[in-house]
Amino acid sequence: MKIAAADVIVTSPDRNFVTLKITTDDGLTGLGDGTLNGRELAVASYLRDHVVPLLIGRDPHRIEDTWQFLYRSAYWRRGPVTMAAIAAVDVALWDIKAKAAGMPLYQLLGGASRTGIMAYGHASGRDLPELFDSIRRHLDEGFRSIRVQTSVPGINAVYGVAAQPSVDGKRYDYEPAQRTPLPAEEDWDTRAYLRHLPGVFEAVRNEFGPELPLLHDGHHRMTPIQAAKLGKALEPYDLFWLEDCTPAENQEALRLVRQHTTTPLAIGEVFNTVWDYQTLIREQLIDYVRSAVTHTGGITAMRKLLDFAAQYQIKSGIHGPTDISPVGMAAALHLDLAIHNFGIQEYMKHGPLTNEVFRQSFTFADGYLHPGEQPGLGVELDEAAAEAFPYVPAYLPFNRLMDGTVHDW
Ligand code: EZ4
Ligand code: CO
Repeated sequence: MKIAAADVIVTSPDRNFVTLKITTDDGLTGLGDGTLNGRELAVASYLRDHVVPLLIGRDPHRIEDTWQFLYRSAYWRRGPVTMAAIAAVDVALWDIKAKAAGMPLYQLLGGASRTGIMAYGHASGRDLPELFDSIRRHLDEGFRSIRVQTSVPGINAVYGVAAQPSVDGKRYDYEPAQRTPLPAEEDWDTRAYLRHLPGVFEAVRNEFGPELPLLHDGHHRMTPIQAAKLGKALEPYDLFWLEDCTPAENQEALRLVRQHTTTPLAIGEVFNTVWDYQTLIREQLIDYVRSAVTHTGGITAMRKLLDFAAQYQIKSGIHGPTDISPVGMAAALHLDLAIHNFGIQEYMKHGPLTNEVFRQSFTFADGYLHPGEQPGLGVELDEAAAEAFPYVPAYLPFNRLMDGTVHDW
């Protein structure tokens, strides 16, 4: 079998997505997700201009060889654009291999290690009544684990709060990239946040009881000592995890956080290789690996990363926001089902237009996702529908401290 064609499809139903479709001379097709929120066209160009010409004529079954070839022959290693492009190729080849085998992808990864994939949803509110309503709505929709994000008095716009006003007046729900010509500017005050958050979790525990798994995302905004303080303050509320408490590229920072708190720590949605985790995993400084299959070189690289983490009792918490396409979500679900050290899967539902463009076969019921039994990934791209939604520029916001200093968003 040979690769006969590889097409890069950029479409923007509810938001922008970059999809690679590989076609073999046998007529099999495979899909891979290369969506990088706010920088989509860089990956599309990397694929179209530099990778697609290298794929034509290759044996699609040689996935490991193709991965190593793309990683090493580029000379310039790592980085989100490169690793998203490699991920798109890798996942498309796994889709083809599984279709050729007539099996759902998880079977080729060793078969199911569990019956379902526990997913968490994103609840948020500007105040406690709105937050409680949002949690109740998520419970009604079937979620059994809930991420809690809330506004902070004195701050106008905080990451992860669906109902807060956007620059263009539209409600973006949990989708932070806004279709504006410039990135939206938000404000931030870490001390105000640290004062406010423990009371919110106390109120949520009082309302919903001790059993419900609760998560929170700090979105890279704290220093190590601030993160340590927050982790300690949240201990009475028994979080499932505290995510991205510091800008995690400084792995050593987590030593300090870890010394001070038993709140479980999750990190890595902006990471793109195993090297970003080397110290974190070897020194057991985290509890969950947050990488996306789409941003970390695909199934091939994520499997190795999660196997490395498993030796240290560190579990998966694969990134699954709406900026991961249904193709990237499906890849995550097959891996989640197969690995032993599964922890939890993030699940933000895509919009209705996205679901028209990407036909999916995964299911969600009573807290659990399942990738389904279709051969391959189980996702089909309706190219005519995709064409109706051309690329729309969109940017993630950024933020400034009260004195105007640019801060981590
Ligand atoms: O802000 O994917 O845990 N989830 C997150 C996401 C990220 C977006 C950025 O593109 O932090 O909502
Ligand atoms: Co996050």
